[in-house]
Parts: sequence; structure tokens; C-alpha cells
Amino acid sequence: MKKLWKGIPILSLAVVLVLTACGSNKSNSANSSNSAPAGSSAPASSAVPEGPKYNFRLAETHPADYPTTKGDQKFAELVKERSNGRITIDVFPGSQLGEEKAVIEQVQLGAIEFTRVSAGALGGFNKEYEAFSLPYIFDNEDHQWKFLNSEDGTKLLDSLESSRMKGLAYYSSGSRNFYSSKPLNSIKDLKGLKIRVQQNKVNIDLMNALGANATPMPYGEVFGALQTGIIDAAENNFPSYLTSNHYQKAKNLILDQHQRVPEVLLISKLAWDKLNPEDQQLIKQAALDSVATQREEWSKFEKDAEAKVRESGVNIVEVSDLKPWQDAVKPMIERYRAEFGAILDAIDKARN
Ligand code: GTR
Repeated sequence: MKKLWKGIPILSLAVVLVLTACGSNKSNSANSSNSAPAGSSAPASSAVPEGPKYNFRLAETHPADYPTTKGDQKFAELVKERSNGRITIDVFPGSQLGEEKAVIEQVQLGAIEFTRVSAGALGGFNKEYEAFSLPYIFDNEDHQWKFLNSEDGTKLLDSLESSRMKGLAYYSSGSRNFYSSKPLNSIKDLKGLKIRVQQNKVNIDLMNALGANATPMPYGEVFGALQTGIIDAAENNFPSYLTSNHYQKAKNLILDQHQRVPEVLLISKLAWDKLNPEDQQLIKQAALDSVATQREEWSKFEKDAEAKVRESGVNIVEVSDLKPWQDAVKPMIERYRAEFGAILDAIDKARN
């Protein structure tokens, strides 16, 4: 009896106490911002599989039924399943934890562990990610995925470490097109328009190249800015154009497909460094395995979104010849070759 009391209880008591703390933290995850950066941890016991216990948060801009959110959820599900419930990730959709730029800052500090953001938003934090905002560098989705899945694409995920993040996987995001409250029949109609862009420098140069004025602002402010006329136009893919309701305010859409900016699922470097190698591997693999789900959901949702936008009576202009668009941005791309030569060469190489 005495032996039992001496041998086991201190550890058991510690397990009970820490598990209770984790439980209460989990029950109200929306309020868990005061928790330790990399989640809470507890020693192993017979009830909990080997390794520390974690409850993490993942910030997502889009609503719950959006394909990126479905990818996030699949990722969280796989992590939970493969860790036998030891590692849980609560997904917070709809910008509940903030706009992308603010979330990335929190991720750098370790206050939010995971996020799914656009490579366009990362461009404001990591120079190399600006390359994704260069126009017409990918021929199509297939070409883009060949690059993302290549060694160079993986290197780029890893390069986020210099910005206190760790890239885990890419997700699909289709192509971006301009839309405006003013008529958009050709490239000439962009001249002089105030166009909202994702917050990075390449986008500002791109708007200049097209004769427009760039207005960088957070995604969540675009609807109001279109409504009040602070901006004349914005640009995005079909799913975002639909779910943000921008299509209700900017009813002229031109399918110029100027950019293909991938989505990125990532973890705070601070949180990553606190994980043991087995948990790092589990998380990395779960992220990669969630890509198939996200891509399936993406191709379904992209078609549905396009159909809904068309039904809504938006005026859609197809672009049969992209040459004038590509010619307009050529000098800009050539200028950026000095900075992004290696990435651009790798993207070109992925074409074969
Ligand atoms: C969407 C992307 C969002 C956000 C948004 C934007 O395509 O999925 O994460 O970056 O674009 O334009 O800000």
C-alpha cells in the first residue's frame, strides 16, 4: 500500500491535474488565447498514448464550407486520429482570429499555432513568396501543381522558417480575375481604376503596369470598400468572389486569369520547435495527406461558385486572347527576374 502510494501517485496526480487543465482549455477553445504558445503538455499515462498532449488553434479566413476550411478540417481530423486524440487542432473559420496579416504576426509570435493563408499574404513577410503574385508565370493548374510538388516547391515551403513559420503543404486556389462596379470589357478599362490587392509589393507594381492604382487592404474590408466606392475594383478566384459577396457589389467580371496564387497551410516555428520529431512527422504527413481532400473540394466548389455567379446575372467577359495582358506585364516580370530568377527558372522547368 505504502509502496503504491510512493511509486505511482505523484505522476498520476500530475497527469490528472494537467489533463484537467487541458480539458477546460479545450472546452472553450475560442477563449484559449491565454494558453502557452505551443499548447499544453502532459506526461504519458496508460489512458493517454505516448507523448505530450496538445490542443492547438488553426486560423482560417474563409467560412466553414469553403474548400480551404475543409482541407484544414481534414488535416485536424487526421492529426487527431493518428495521435489517438492526443493532439487536437481546433479550426477557427471566418477570420474569427483576425485578418491574414494579423494572424501571420500572431503565428510568428507563437500565439496562434497554425494557419491557412494565401501565398499572396505571405509575400508581405517573406520576399520569396512575392514571386507567386507575378502574373502569368503558370500556364494552368497542372503546371502550377507540378511546380508546387517539385523539390523547388518544397524548398519554398521550408524557406518560411526564416520568417518564423514552417510551411506544411500547399492547397489549390485556382486563378484570379478582375471585377469592378465599372464596365470591364478589355485591359484598357483597368486604366485609372482603384483596385484592391493583396498586401505585397509585386501587386502594387502589377497594378502600375496595368495603368491602375493599387489599394492594398485586408480581405475582410473589401466588401465595405466596394460598397462605399473607396475602391472601384478587386480581383480574386470564383469561390472568393462568391463567398465574400463581392459579386453583389462589383458585377463586372473579366476572366483574364492574371494570377495563380497558392494557399499555404503552415505552423508557427516556435510551436514546431517544441514538438518531438515523431509529432513533427505526424503533423507534416497529415498536412500533406489533407491536400487530396482540399483539391477535390476545390474543383467541385470552383465549378459551383462559377455557376452561381453566372446565375446571379454578373456581366462576365471571357478573354480569348491573353497576349495584350501578358505583353503589358512582360517588362515588369523581366525586372523581377533579377530578384526571382531562380524561382522563375524552376517554374519554367516544371512545365516539362
Ligand atoms: C483568397 C484567399 C484568401 C485571401 C484572399 C485575398 O483567394 O483564399 O486567403 O488571401 O484571397 O484576396 O485576400
